[in-house]
Amino acid sequence: MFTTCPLCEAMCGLEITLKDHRIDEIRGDKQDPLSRGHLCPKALALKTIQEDPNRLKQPLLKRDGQFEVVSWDEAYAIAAERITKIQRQHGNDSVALYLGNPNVHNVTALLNVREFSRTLKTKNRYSASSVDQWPHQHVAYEMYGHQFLVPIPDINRTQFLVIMGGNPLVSNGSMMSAPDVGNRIKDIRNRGGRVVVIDPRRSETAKKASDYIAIRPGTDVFMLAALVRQALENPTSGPWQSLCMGLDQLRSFVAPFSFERASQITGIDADVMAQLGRDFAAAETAVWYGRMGVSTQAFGATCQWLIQCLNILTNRLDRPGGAMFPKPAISVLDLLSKGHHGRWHSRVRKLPEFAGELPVACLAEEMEVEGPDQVKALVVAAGNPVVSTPHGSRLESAIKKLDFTLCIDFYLNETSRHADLVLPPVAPLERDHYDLIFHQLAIHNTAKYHDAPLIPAAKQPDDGQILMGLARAIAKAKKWPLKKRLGLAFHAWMGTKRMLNWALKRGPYRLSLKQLKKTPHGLDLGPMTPQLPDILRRPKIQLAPERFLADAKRLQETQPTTSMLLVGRRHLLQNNSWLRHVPHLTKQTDRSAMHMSPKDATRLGLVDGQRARVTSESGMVEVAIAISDAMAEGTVSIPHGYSNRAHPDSGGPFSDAVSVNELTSCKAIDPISGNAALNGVPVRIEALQAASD
Ligand SMILES: Nc1nc2c(c(=O)[nH]1)N[C@H]1C(S)=C(S)[C@@H](COP(=O)(O)OP(=O)(O)OC[C@H]3O[C@@H](n4cnc5c(=O)[nH]c(N)nc54)[C@H](O)[C@@H]3O)O[C@H]1N2
Ligand SMILES: Nc1nc2c(c(=O)[nH]1)N[C@H]1C(S)=C(S)[C@@H](COP(=O)(O)OP(=O)(O)OC[C@H]3O[C@@H](n4cnc5c(=O)[nH]c(N)nc54)[C@H](O)[C@@H]3O)O[C@H]1N2
Ligand code: SF4
Ligand SMILES: [Mo]
Repeated sequence: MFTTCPLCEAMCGLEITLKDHRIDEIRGDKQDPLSRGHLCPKALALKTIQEDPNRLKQPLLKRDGQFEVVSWDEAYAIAAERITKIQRQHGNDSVALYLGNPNVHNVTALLNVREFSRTLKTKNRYSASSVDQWPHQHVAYEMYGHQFLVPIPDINRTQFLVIMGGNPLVSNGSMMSAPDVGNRIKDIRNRGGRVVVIDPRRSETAKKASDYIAIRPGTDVFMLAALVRQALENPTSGPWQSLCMGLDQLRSFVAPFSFERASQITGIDADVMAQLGRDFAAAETAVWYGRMGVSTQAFGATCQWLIQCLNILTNRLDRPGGAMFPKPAISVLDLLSKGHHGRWHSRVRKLPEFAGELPVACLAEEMEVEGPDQVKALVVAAGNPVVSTPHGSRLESAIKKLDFTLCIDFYLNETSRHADLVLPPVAPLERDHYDLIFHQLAIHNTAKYHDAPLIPAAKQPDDGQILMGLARAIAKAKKWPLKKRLGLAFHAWMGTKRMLNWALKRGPYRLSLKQLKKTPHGLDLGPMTPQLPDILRRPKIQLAPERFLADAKRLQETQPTTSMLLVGRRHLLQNNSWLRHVPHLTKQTDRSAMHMSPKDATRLGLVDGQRARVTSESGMVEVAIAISDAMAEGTVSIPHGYSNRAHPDSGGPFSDAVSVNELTSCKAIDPISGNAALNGVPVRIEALQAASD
C-alpha cells in the first residue's frame, strides 16, 4: 500500500508492505510524481513508532505525581472541567496554547484546531512558527497580502540558486518541499548552472555547491542591503515595475549600505559580494533562497524582505527558474486567514500578535509575572517547547508551577512529562493523510490523499478527533448555547474526509477525494506557472512595508562584534526534538557535540573530544567539542532537539546531551516579526579537563 511520509516537508511517497499484519518494509514510491522513489532513513522510524511499546495509547492522568490510565470520556471531562474552572477564575487568557511542529504534517489536526482554539478563546496562542518561519509569513503578508503567499524557488528549472542560511541536503528542503533535493541540486550543476551557499558553516549542502561563502552569523542583512542597492543602480526591466509600489522608499532604506560596509561586518570580501550580485543579475534564470539561518536571527524579517526585493528587482519573481507561487489542489490562501498584526499585545512585554498568535519567546514570562490574565494553564498539541523554544529550563520551571498542563502527544517528552493529563493520538500511519500546508510550499504541483494505511489495535482517536472531543467538552462545561454546540457537533461529524473532499471540489482543479483515491501515487498537476497579478491579495506588491522601514535606525546602528557566536545545526537522522530513541537513527553518539574551527580550538586550548563549558546571557551548558574545518572562525554550532532531561521512556541514549536552548534567550527576538533569534547567540567558551585526563 501507498502513503506519504509525514515526518518532514519533503512529502516522500512511501510503499509499505505488510507481513502478518506488521510492517515488513518501507520503500520509496518510485511512481510518486514529486518524490520519484526518494526516501531518507527517517522514514523507517515510522515502523519503530508503530511498534514502540513506549508509545502511549490511552490517556494518562497524573495523581499524586504518578500517571494513571483513564478513559477517553473521563479525560475529556477532566480537561474541560479544569480549563473552564481556571478560565472562570483567572480569565480566558489564563490558558495558553502551544501548537508544535508536527501539527503542520497532520491534516486531522489542521482541520480541527481552529474549532478547539475558539472554545479556549484565549489570546495566549503560540506555535513553532515563531521559532521558525514567521519572518517569511510577515514578509508575505506585508508585500503580497497573505501570510502564506510565499514564493518558492523553482529549483527544477533554475540555472542559478543561492542558498542563504539553509541546509536542504540535511533538512530535505524547507519552505521549499523538494524531495530528493540533493539530486535536484546536482542537476543544476550538471546542466551548467551554479549553486552558491552562504553559511557560517561549510554545510553538507555547501560541500555540493559550486561556491561556498562563509559569513559571520546574523550579518546577512548587510550583504542583502548592499545587493539590493546594487540591483537598484542597474535596474532590470520587467513586469515587476508596474506591479510594485514603494521603490523610492526602498532605495532610501538601502542607500547607506555599501559592499565595503557589508564586508566589515560579514567578513566577506566586498568584491566577492559585488561579483555575486552581478552574476546573479546576469544569469539566464536565478533565485535567491533564504531559510532558518537567516530567519531565526535579530534581522530575520528584514533579511527575508530584502531577499524578496532582490528576486523582484532582478526580474526573478513569478518566472520559471525563479521564485514562483505554487498552485495546490487546496489553496491554503483560501483556507487560512491572510493574517493581521498588532490587534492585541502580550501582557508583560507588550509584543504584538501576528495572525492570532504571540511570539513563543514571551510564553515563560506570561507564566511567571503575577497579575491579572497571568497564564495559569497550558495546552500543548504535538510539541515539546521545553526543548524547542528559547531558554527551555526557564519555561520548564514555569510549567511546573502551573495549575494545569494538558499535552496531546503519544510520547512522554521533556514537556509532557510535567503534564497533568496526556492525550495520545493514533500513530502517524494510523491516520488519513493529505498535505494541506506543504503542497502550498512545493516546487512542483501535485496532489495526494491516503486513507490511514494501518488501523490501531484498540479504538483510539486521531489528533482531530481529540481536538474536537476537547472542544465539545469545553463548550458543554462553558454552557455554550445549543446552536453553537450543534455547530461543533457538525464539524466533528464532517471529519477529515468530508472536509477534504469539500475543499478539493472548491479548489482550482475541482478535484474530489474519490479521484485522489484512484491515484495512490499522487496526481501530477504540473510545474509552477506564472500567476501574477491575479494571485496577489493586495492591489500592488509593497516593496517598502512601513514596519520594515521604521526599523532602519537599529540596522544602521549595528556594529561588528568580536564575540564567539553560536548557531544551530540539524542532522539527517534527527527530527527536531523527537525520534531520539529510534535505534537506527541514533548510531552516531557525538551528534550533539559543539563544532568549532581548528583555529578557535587552538586559541582556546581545546582538543577534539574535550568537554567545554559554554556560557551565554541565559545559561550554561557543558558539551563535547568536535573540531571541524567546516566551521568559520568565530562561530560554533550546537544542534537543537537534544536534552538530558528526557523522560526515561522517551529519551534515547543521549543522557549527556544538552539542550542548545539553555543558551538561547527569550529576550533575543527579531523585533519586526517577534521570531526568536536562535542563531548568532554570543557565547563564552572555557575548556574543561582534556579528553585524555
Ligand atoms: N535552538 C533552536 N531551536 C529550535 C530550532 C533551531 O533550529 N534551533 N528549530 C525550531 C523549529 S524550526 C521548530 S519547527 C521547532 C520544533 O519544535 P516543536 O514544535 O516542539 O516540535 P517537535 O520537537 O517536532 O515536537 C515533538 C513532539 O511532537 C510529538 N508528535 C509527533 N507527531 C505527532 C502527532 O502527529 N500528533 C501529536 N499530538 N504529537 C506528535 C512527538 O511525540 C514529540 O513529543 O523547534 C524549534 N527550535
Ligand atoms: N533531518 C532533519 N530535517 C529537518 C528537520 C530536522 O530536525 N531534522 N527539521 C525540519 C524543520 S522543522 C525545519 S524548519 C527545516 C529547517 O531547514 P533548514 O533551514 O534547511 O535547516 P537548518 O539545518 O536549520 O539550516 C540552517 C543553516 O543556516 C546556517 N546559519 C545559521 N546562522 C546563520 C546566519 O546567521 N546566516 C547564514 N547565512 N546562515 C546561518 C546554519 O549553519 C545551517 O546550515 O528542516 C526540516 N527538516
Ligand atoms: S525526506 Fe522527509 S518526507 Fe522524505 S522520507 Fe525523509 S523524513 Fe520522510
Ligand atoms: Mo521548523
